[in-house]
Amino acid sequence: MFSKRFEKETFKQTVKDNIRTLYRKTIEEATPQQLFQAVSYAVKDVIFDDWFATQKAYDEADAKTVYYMSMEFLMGRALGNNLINMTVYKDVKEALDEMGIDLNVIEDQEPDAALGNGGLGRLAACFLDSLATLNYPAYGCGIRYRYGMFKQKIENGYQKEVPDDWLREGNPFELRREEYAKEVRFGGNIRFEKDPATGKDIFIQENYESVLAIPYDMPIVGYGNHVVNTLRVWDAKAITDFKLDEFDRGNYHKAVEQENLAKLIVDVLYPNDNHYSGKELRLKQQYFFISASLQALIAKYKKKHDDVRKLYEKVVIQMNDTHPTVAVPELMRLLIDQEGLNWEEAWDVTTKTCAYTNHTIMAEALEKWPIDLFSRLLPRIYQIVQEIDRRFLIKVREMYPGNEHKVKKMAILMDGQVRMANMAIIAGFSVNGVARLHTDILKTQQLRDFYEMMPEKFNNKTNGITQRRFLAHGNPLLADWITDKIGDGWITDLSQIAKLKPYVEDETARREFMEIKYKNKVRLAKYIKEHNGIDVDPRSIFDVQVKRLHEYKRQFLNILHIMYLYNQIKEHPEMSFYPRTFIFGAKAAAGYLRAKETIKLINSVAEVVNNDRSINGKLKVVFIEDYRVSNAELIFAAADVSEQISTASKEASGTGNMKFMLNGAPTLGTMDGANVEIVQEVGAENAFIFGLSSEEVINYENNGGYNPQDIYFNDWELKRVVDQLMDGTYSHGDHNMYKNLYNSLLNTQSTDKADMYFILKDFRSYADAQKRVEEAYRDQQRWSRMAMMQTACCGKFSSDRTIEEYVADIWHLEKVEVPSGQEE
Ligand code: CR6
Repeated sequence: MFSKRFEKETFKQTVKDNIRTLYRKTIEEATPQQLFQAVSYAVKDVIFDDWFATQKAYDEADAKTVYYMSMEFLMGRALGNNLINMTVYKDVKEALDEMGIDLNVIEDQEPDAALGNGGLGRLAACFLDSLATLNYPAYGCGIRYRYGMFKQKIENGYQKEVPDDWLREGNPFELRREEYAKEVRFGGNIRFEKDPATGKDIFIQENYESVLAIPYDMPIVGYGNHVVNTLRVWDAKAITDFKLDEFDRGNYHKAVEQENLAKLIVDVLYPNDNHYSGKELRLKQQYFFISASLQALIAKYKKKHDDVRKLYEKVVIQMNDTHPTVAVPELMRLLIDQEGLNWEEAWDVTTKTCAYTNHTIMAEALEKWPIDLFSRLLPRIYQIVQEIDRRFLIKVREMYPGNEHKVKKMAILMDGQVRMANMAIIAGFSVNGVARLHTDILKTQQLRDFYEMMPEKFNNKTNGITQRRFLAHGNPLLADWITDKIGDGWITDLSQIAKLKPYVEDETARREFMEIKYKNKVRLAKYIKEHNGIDVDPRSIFDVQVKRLHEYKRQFLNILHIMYLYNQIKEHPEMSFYPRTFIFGAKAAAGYLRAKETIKLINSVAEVVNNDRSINGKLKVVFIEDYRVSNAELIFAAADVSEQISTASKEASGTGNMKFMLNGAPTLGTMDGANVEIVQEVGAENAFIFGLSSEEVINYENNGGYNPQDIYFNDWELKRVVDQLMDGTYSHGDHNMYKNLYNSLLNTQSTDKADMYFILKDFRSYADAQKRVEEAYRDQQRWSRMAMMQTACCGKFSSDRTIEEYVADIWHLEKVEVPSGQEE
């Protein structure tokens, strides 16, 4: 037992007391939301004791700390995960059962903390879980968005975005820390003076606007080790509080205005995944949380240490993509302007403290701020960037005399833009990609010049996921079964899951494994019935593609193939066809037209196919509304097939692919991102691989693309499918509904290259792979072996492994043991 407070009777009493003090109600009278709050408060008390014990232990150990700087933390729900990590989930479930309360219902009351878009934000959340579980001192630093990722409603087949008011009922798992508030300044001008005493240059920012950053801390509970780390997210408020005298003097409006301006900064998460939109407010968000976080970490460091020249001995900053890279010049500014270091000293500290992770090769995701915007908003920061650039280019010219081409490619400031990735690479001591293939492409293509100049900085850290959330919590039946077979060591050491391999040859074990899969499919079918009103047969193949909607991820290829299957079934009703349920879940960025059109197409195909009685339910198509972390847990557990079909070279890693694997779903995919490593672990015979290789794709791209018309006019079945986009089959006769999608394939109208993502090119190869899936599934013995092999071989893909690699190669942290914060 973790703590006395979770002894059944004590816990039950605490929940009752909480309901009474919070709501003046009895258990019977309380709403599920109120029960959620009461249970969470009971849990929170214990967490908070361990939290303070952890901070004390870190303090005493004077341990080096990693600050994971990220615009996104896609945390999902906290209650269930905290109970799992405190190892009291079952005790609490039992206690609540006895009170007539269903823990699942209580958990469903909690809104997802959706402070992120997709993989990048969820990766940050998995990393925090692993850092705490592995006893490493760590802070996540981010923004407390008032509205997180929008809620998706599907109306008439179209996506509608609804604001995510996640804080409406209050967040029981956060702590406001007014005492650590920091001021952040924007705009104005810089006055330059000489300090008469020291002769040093002083830079004074004048006529600026400032806001107050207020931290909210959220506890990150490690698994079974009493460690509670911190996710610190910043809220903004105006510096001038409402004061009555101001009101009297007629400054009321000014005060309101300032408050609104401040609030605007943290108002909402930008809903773009893998796409940059050069909005001023976004740059404000970036500087806001970075400046506040850096000020706080320097202040914390100085409590124990007097020489900031050695900051890097106790602090390492990981920049999650380019979004936080304004940390480089901001750290320089704080060290020079506030701490009095000279340029060389400050540069030494900065370049030993900051490390950068690249998450994409997609050109449209690269952040390049217009210089006029950047310098107006951050005048002092801009001066520093100019100086970093100037000094760097001297080096480039020394190394490559006369090669102005290199200068053009590698400069930070070029063509009126500030290129954030270049700055991150120049200043960071480490540059990593997120899967082996991705890192190789960075070295040989995208970042080749930098790699040639500073190869020692480059390294790979293949992404991972936390098995605590995506197996222990999300798939309790499988989790218990695994523990039954091999013990519970896998929960904190996923490599142990390989001990399942011998069971792959055990027929009883395989049958049990498939029975669990079936139960999870029933659970998902129930969810789909409740949320979509669609009946799906849990005996059909659950073929799943859930991820953000993006052209390179090719949901379009998947749905075109479904249209093709439908034609086949209609034309050859006698053809043998194993029943399939195609499941989609995806949010599209609000301004991304083709993505939204794809959602409409999927829903229209679903409407036609699902209502066609003549096909005997052989095909079902389901679009799950509002795909997010909490329903993802149900979906992964129930999947038979994992669709990972991005255009090779485009998906840096993918992490959903790993969650499917963990839950026993074979990959149907291209040799892209981490799929390559998944296939290596599980064996090519246990995956369904198709399509162009990344070299082939890159080759085509470097030589002007390919001609999709050649395929279109030579494959009549495929042509028919493409033509059905325009002939009204899926649009009640409307010939325009899918014209953007149609044009994207054949380029009759579009400005882009035709079929940039090689959908027609890969179509036949994909259809073949789908055939192989069907054959394999028909042979239930073969399939159960294959499915079990996924789980047995996924040891590498724990974020615990990823974190240990970051620690060994980049962060160099020590583990700190933490005693229980509870009086036992
Ligand atoms: N969109 C990559 O596209 C990767 C995650 C996490 C992404 C995805 O392949 O798994 O990062 N990139 O590394 C960006 O967000 C820029 C993503 O989630």
